[in-house]
Amino acid sequence: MPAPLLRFRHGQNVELRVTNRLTERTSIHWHGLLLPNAMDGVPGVTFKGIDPGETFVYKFPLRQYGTYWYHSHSGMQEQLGLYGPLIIDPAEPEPFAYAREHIVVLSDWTFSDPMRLLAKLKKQSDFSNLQQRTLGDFFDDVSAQGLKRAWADRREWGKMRMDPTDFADITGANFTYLLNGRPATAPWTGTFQPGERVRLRFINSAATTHFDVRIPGLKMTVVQADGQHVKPVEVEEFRMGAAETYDVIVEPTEERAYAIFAETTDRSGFALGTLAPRAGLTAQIPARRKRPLRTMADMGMAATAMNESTMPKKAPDEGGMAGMSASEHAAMSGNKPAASPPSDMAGMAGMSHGASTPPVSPADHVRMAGMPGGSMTEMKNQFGPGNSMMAMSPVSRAHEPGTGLGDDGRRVLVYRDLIALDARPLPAPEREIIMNVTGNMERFIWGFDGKKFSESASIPLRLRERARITFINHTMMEHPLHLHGMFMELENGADGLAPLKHTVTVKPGEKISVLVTADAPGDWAFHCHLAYHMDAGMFRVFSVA
Ligand SMILES: [Cu+2]
Repeated sequence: MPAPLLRFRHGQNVELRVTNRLTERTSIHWHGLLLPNAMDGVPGVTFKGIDPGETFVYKFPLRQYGTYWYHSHSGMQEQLGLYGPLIIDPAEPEPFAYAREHIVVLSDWTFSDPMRLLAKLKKQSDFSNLQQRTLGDFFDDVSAQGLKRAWADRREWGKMRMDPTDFADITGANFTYLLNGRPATAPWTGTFQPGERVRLRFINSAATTHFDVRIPGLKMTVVQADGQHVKPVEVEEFRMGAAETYDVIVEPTEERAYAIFAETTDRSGFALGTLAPRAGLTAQIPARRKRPLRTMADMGMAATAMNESTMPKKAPDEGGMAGMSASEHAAMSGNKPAASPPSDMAGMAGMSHGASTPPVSPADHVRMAGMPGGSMTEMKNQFGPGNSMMAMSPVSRAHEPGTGLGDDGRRVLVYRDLIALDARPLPAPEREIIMNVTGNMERFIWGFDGKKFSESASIPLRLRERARITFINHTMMEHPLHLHGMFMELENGADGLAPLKHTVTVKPGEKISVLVTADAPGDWAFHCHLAYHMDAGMFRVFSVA
């Protein structure tokens, strides 16, 4: 891993003969490529898959250039290592110069059977989260915020059956993070001559991990996103959703080793590489940052909804603590991570806290399906048991770097920074489609509009029609939504210079839209690129005819 580099030139016609030497059916999907539908490689959507011993011939013209990748679209084969980089060189020079380049493939590896991991997620969605807040954290919060606030906060999280440390379904407890197939204990090295401009083609081939990437000591100039030119933007760090690609240019001037540090968004681990004048040098590994916590904005709470003045002033009295039994006190002083779900906070929520009226806090604006109580602002869950939470006032978060990022003074890339280099006429959309990104975390059901793929029908688009697709993420996780066959123009405020993306990472509680020109006939897959979410149902088909 990764699989061999495939490298072509823009304008070529390629023929790829894929022979299946496995004992199970397989497929190869060319991620981000515009190609005839029958060549897209999605079993059950564009072809039946490739049987053991069979050779499937992919044939298509290369209508674009840039950094892409390819991977199996069958079962969990991608998680098992069936992915590789695919680079298409331009026929004409690009609008930036560099002396050398390196391809940097990030991924996550597990020594467990991924299907067993998925089964475990369905049984206990937080099994891999060993970072749950402990009762010791609670007492830290008490000293920082006072008892009332700390108590109310925990109570709200508990009611949601959510944990503010939920950033990844599977964490460093079960994963080894790889950079070009190598673990951090034996990192890959890319070389440079001091003073050279070096292009790094980052590909996030992880099955279910988002990375925060930086190279301490170097600024990175982002020149392409998802293989498409963007106005160069200088950053110190960027977040990569699963399946996204970013091309950056760096200019190391010192005769020393630099660390390519790709920290997972939950901070449970990292992938590591080295940039050095020669092989054998070791870079200093940066300290890992504090585990972040989910915020009110992640619940789809816009600033207005959080206005303190709209909230009753009443808070629970402190009898809650005083009223605890001796065994509860003993449990709290144990200061151990919760051993089983629901999290320690859910446990706290269940404790008696006297006869006071339940407090109304911002979290009450987010209605939990099947939970009693609520407030005047309560919203009904419109999506049934496949969804457990409603974002009440979702807004675009294109100007935000992402939860847990951007608060340490570093300049972090945000989606708003992505401005296409070439203006395109942008006819108004003829059709509006709303896709509610939904989930039931506890049952590990993921889908759109509360429905899994198996419960859904395909979404029709007329050939050449312009559609706006608005994503409303009611869940508290990032979902890298990937459309096959056509680029999405991300409506990030760049007007006629909307960047083209094959994968748009939608933040928790966010509402953001894309425009699509349905210029490719056929049935096209659209799904969350987190393999476990896709498998659990976050998948649809767009039928262009
Ligand atoms: Cu997802």
